[in-house]
Amino acid sequence: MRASRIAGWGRRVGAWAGVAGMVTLLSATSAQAQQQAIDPTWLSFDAAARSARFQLIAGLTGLNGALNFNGFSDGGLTFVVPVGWRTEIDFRNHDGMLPHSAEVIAPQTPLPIQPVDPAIPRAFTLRLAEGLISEATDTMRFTAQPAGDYLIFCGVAGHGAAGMWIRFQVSASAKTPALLTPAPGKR
Ligand SMILES: [Cu+2]
Repeated sequence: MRASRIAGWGRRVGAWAGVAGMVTLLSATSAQAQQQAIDPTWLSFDAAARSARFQLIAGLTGLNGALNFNGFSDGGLTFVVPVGWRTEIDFRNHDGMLPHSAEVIAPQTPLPIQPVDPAIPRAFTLRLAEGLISEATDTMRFTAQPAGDYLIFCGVAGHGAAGMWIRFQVSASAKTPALLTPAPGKR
């Protein structure tokens, strides 16, 4: 008698675990549909010194199999810097599994499947092709010029082409740096 009550309880626990699993699945789906929010701490700047600093975080979330920067892939985030500003991009690999790297490249179709020459001198991390391991960091320092549209692209084989890139704009009209996301439905 006692044994069967325990067995019954066990089934009930099993049913609840199943419901909990469904709830987890649903919330994961709706979280994926929501757009990643921009964290204001990612960008800082000194207008008088004309210098900008951006925290670039590889694999911040699970989006796109962690092939993302700051939770954005496929150009979903744009880092804008006024032309001529001193720019520092602090790269960190938050991905516990895969190595990643980053470089500023010219927009191109199709996207390369391995590293290419950076479009701006010194605008690339160490170990472009192999990638920096989990929690490794590197800092790129360069002057944002010439004005134009660029990509911040992961150089590890296949990553950038699979969507691990965001946009970088060196702007002749912007007065201050900014992080922008495109209007819904636009890229
Ligand atoms: Cu990568």
